Amino acid sequence: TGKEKWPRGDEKVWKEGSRSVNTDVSSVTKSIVNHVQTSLARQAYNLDNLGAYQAAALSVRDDLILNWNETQMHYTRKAPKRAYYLSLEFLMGRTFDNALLNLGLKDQYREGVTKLGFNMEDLLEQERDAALGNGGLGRLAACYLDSSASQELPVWGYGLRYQYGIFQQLISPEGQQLEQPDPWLAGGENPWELPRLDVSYEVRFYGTAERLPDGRALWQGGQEVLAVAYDVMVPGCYTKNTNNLRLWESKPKRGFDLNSFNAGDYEHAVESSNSAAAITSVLYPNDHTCAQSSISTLGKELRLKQQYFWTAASLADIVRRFKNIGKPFSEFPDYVAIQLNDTHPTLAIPELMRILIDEEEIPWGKAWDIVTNTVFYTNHTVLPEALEKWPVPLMEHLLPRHMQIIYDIVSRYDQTSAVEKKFPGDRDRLARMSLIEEGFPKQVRMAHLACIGNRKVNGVAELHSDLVRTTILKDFVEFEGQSKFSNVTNGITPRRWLDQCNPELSALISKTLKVDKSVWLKDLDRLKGLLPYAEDAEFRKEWAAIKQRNKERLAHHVETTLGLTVNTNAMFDVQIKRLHEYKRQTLNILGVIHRYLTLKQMSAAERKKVNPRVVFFAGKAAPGYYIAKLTIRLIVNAARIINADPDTRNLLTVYFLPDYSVSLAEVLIPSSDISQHISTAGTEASGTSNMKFCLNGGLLVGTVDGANIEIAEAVGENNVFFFGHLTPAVEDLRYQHMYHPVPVEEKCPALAKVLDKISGGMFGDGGVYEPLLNTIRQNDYYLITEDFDSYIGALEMVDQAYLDKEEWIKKSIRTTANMGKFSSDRAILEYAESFWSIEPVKVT
Ligand code: F58
Repeated sequence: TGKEKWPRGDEKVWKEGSRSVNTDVSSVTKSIVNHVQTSLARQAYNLDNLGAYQAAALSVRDDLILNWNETQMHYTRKAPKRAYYLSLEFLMGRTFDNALLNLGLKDQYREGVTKLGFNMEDLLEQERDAALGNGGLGRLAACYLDSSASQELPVWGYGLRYQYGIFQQLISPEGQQLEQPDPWLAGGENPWELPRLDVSYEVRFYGTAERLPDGRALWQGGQEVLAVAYDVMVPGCYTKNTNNLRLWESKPKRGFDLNSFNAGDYEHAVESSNSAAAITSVLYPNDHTCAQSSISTLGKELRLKQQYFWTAASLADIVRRFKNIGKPFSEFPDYVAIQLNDTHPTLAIPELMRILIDEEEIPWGKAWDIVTNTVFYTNHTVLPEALEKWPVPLMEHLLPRHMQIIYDIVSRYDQTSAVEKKFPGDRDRLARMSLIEEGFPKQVRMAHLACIGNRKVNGVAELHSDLVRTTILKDFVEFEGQSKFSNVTNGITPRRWLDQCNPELSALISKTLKVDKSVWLKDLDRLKGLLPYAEDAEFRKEWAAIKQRNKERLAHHVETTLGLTVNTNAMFDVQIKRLHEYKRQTLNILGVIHRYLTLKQMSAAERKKVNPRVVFFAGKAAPGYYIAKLTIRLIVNAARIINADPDTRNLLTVYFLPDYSVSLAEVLIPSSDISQHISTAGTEASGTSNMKFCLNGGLLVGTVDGANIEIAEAVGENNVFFFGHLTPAVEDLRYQHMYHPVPVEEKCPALAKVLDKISGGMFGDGGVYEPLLNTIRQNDYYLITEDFDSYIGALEMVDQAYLDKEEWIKKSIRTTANMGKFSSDRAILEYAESFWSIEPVKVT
């Protein structure tokens, strides 16, 4: 309220001593020089780019801390309802540039840095990505944090502070993916986080849980470790509001075992402390591939430990903050909303039950009411192999009390009587819906637990939410009713994915709309104002020139990092995402080879009419995913042959850019003419890079899947290139492939020819690729043979359309202009209003 009594000392002295955010060039340079001299203990004589980056980052950090502190204080005073976003992954990328733009200080820092004799672009390149995520799910969490802060919503993220992020990808000369650790913190202090050694909680594993007569239980013994908080500041765009992402690090509760140490058994002495530290040591790199089977038993146990460690620490923190408000627990759902980002934090449900029952002595029924009014669950996949299940014996061993609670939920949720009553005699339905899957061993189905223990379930695009309702959670919809199940289509932050990665386009938009970017970046529907300018030849020229310069920027990047020359007069065709059979990078490379074979057969005169094309791939494969790694190998080796062919190399070149990251995406996305989002219909929940490309005026080539559908609705079907079978056909086609297979030669001769060339050794030892090619020749689960011809057809349409350059630029402008819906601001406001019931709390 600002009316409180000054807490200590002389208020005037405090006020004189306090500083404010650096807003002009001279205070920026002063602050940087100060950090060079004191924080880094260096001088102008021995300062390199890295040192200059560190000093500038520390200076921005000071600014962020001021805003962050004020925001947190303001939230504490006002005690509004807050939302907590629990995500095992936050794929933040770099912070420096983003923070400067959100603070509105980029120009001041650029000028200051120049005055000190450095180049801003060089400094920006010094920062290492924070890559604490695999792909879409982790990047979505990062976009949502940006939007929450920008929309002044009291939202905190909770995650893990992995020592090692997603592995670094190297490509061997033979085209094999090699993995290397990503020790992203090794360079010294991370300026973007605040270690909070004072904020820590004890987390227990193993031990015994003894039920007490009063309904509580006593969980004791086992291993105890400490969770220590690290706070990452999340600045909003053009607002003081700076939210918090709290990441937990595991530490041993006691240094090491002194008894063993004194007895000379050093190994045993440090064993338990190592095992505690191991919990947050590394991000699991498996993306969709077998939530279960691809990891060893020990690996599984560690993953479950990660999940519990993180949910337990986060809930302890949330409950402590709630208790400080001094309200009864019956009001918990009025002050707290907890969003589960996929099933990874589902243990939050039994853990909150445990806290309420065992620690707060709340009766079972009341506790369940509180939990189911507080928790929300977002599903990100319907792929059966990606649905999490945990073996009951492992759960009983690691989390005995939680397993008891899960069994209690099973009996209280009353499947056998309530479901029986509604669907008498339907035993199959009971088995399908059970939280426990029968088998050896029995397993806990986390999606079922997440689904019944919460207030709202949502998918991430219209089609996907329909599939959730009609496939994996169908029985629950029939049992609980439709209203609990809804959709929030994903979004992306236009700050990073337009203003930051494409500054020239951002400036052109502001100039054309005659609106400051601080306005349209937070109200993205304003892009519609660009529509009339599609008819303005001068504007089109500027638009196209920016695309061209972005292509040159990418070419420069490829030249300096890989030593390769890229033809910037060609159409840029990009597919960048995790390698997975369902995403069908294989379809893309087979299409490329088809194009190559076609070019080879043409006469010189015919070739003259062909528009040159450069195809870019980037993405990581899960280390144990053999077929995905073979796809990379095929891409790399096909690129080697195709790029070296003097007949065609002016018309077609292919690049696999190693070590895909958020920072690489920021260079690739603004340069694309087309991008490919070509998953088998019904498999890609939403996709978010499709939105990023379209926002930057790249046209979409895609299947009728995920958010592609809504993008096409928004930008107009004539501005996208769709192909392939639709979702309802997929199941039947798979059935036919299984029981009435037709050889590829008959079904799709053009594809058969491509496969034969590969087998025949056109791109090196053909035998190597047989396992990959056989996935197509045999089951063809992802329906490449079914979609190949229409895919090639779509690419021909692209070639046709590209011939008319002016019309193409119009399509590009219209695409950007119609992308307002896909701002993550819209998405986060939907969560805030329809799910969490939270409101903006502006820091003034
Ligand atoms: C992705 N999921 C979806 N999971 O595949 C994509 O369609 C969607 O746009 C995106 O979520 C955001 O909703 C995804 O990225 C993972 O990476 C998991 C990581 C942990 C293991 C299981 C996969």
